[in-house]
Amino acid sequence: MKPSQNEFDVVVVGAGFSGMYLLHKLRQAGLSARVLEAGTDVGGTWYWNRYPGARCDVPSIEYSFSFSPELQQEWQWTEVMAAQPEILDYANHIAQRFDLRSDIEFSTRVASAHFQEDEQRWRVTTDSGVEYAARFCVMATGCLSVPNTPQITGADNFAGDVFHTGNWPADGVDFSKRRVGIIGTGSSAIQAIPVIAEQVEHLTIFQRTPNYTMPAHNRPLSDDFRKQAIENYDEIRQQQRESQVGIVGYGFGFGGADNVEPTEAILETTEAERAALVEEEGFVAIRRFADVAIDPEANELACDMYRQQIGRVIHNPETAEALMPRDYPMGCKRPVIDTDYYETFNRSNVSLVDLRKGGIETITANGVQTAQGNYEFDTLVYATGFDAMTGALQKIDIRGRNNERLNDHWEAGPRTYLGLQINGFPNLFTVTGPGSPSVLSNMLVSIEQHVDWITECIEHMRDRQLRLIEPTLAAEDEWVVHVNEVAEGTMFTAPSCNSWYLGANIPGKPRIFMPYVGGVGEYRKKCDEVVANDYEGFVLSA
Ligand code: FAD
Ligand code: N01
Repeated sequence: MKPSQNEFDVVVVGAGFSGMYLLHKLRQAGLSARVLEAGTDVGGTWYWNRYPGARCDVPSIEYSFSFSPELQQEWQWTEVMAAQPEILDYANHIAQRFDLRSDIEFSTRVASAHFQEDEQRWRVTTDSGVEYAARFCVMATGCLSVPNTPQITGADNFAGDVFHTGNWPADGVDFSKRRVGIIGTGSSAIQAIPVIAEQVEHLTIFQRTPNYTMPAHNRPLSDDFRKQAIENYDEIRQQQRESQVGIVGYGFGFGGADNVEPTEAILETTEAERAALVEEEGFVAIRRFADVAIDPEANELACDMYRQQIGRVIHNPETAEALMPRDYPMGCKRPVIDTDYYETFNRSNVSLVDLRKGGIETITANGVQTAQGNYEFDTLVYATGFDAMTGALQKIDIRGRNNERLNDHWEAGPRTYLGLQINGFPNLFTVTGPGSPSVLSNMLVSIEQHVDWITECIEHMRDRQLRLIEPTLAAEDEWVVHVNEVAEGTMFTAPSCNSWYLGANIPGKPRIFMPYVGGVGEYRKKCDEVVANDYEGFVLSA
């Protein structure tokens, strides 16, 4: 390709929070960059997931950027955990404040990224055939950005409207007078169900696996609280960066075990004591016990307390039984918090289909046929999640040295060094890639750390006139082993656990625990050490 207006120092794919901050940082470093984004505007997750009830479950004070003191001081969150429209407003505000849109190509989906060995640069091609060339290519494509629509027989025959929570219409959906069927009871469904139930004539919920969810206790933020938080930001940020999951819990704390550090041992309690705790505090009583996260026997006692509370909240015993998770430990899947989820099942316009008693056989023109019978509705909502962590990367035809395909390199599951780079794919970076804390953390903390690391690495190379960076195969191998070792023995990898962290939600996907469970603070230290040791594990060449 001849030098053209489509040549940059860096091409970034994705304009969610990762791509937005990366563009800002690269510009600050004096590098030329172009961001390519499939959507029509910024925001990523918060642009696509506009389903009713969508919100974050990290305190908004903490689910925000720290890189600009001015931004941090001026932005006023209204609730402990912000709803999707407010987070999208925040993304729009950032785009405007830092004039980001002028370097973002919207409605532009990247189809391929090939490393040109002779030119030592990446050629990135969009699905409409436009080419971009850059020394560096950064995939800021998101961990939860490829919605999963299961292949169910007859799906095309459905005559009514079909929606997916992960690709919700920007204008919303008028649910009044509709009879709606929703498939799935993960985080998205648990947020959407209570809100949709209030709007529809009837809601039928198809549940394959009941979930564990805790009350969110969300509430508006007072002016005093906001002021105090903004004044304490330096300390909050420092604590976030050093913590396990990037969350201090600023603004949480609602009474009962919600305020208690988990220090007690459930194995030391009697049945009567546990029953009394459930009676007093409900679901959150479980939070006081530290052994639940590490000991399977303790975990099962907590699950039992959990089921007792479901029995107390749900009026219909058959519905209560259907909602009780039984076959996998608490803490194996992404934690979920909710507002009035269980209470919704007491409404007269809501019914639950427990697919454990007979699964979906076909989708018909006007509903779903299961082994238990037919259920009719006129609107179908898939709340069936994502091809997580690797989905967006593997949809792009990425090729490295010797024309090697990323999909071949990752045939047995994702392999990276630090979740940042891949052997054989020089100058390609992933933001919050597999092998980093990523989805196990407050993502904004992890995004900032990765973007800072990547930008500083590119500056380091520029200043020393180095052209290529790539991890050694040995460093990648060792990191993959380490990522697996630290996950072993946790609830995340329990044999009965079928989570998207393990790829278990996508038929045929290799079963590998993808994120790094070692913690945000430890991981940051490791990344800093690598740099201090002259990019240990990487080869940098002129
Ligand atoms: P994304 O926001 O996913 O952005 C990636 C962008 O890349 C997308 O806009 C996509 O269109 C674009 N893209 C992908 N492939 C291509 C391609 N081939 N060509 C062009 N563009 C492409 N995290 C938390 O820490 N706390 C929360 O409370 C929380 N809540 C969440 C709620 C929901 C409903 C979901 C789905 C996720 C949530 N997350 C949460 C995770 C969330 O994804 C991250 O917090 C964060 O927004 C990710 O930002 P990102 O820029 O890395 O990725
Ligand atoms: O997706 P999920 P999600 N037939 O994969 C079911 C983030 N997020 O969109 O468990 C029937 O969790 C599937 O059933 P099963 C967060 O990281 C955060 O809800 O596989 N059912 C499951 O019930 C989260 O973890 C927030 O048996 C089928 C559901 O669909 C991630 O995004 C809010 C099926 C999918 O649940 C994904 O959440 C929302 C089939 N063929 C999202 N296929 C916050 O609050 C799938 N299912 C921060």
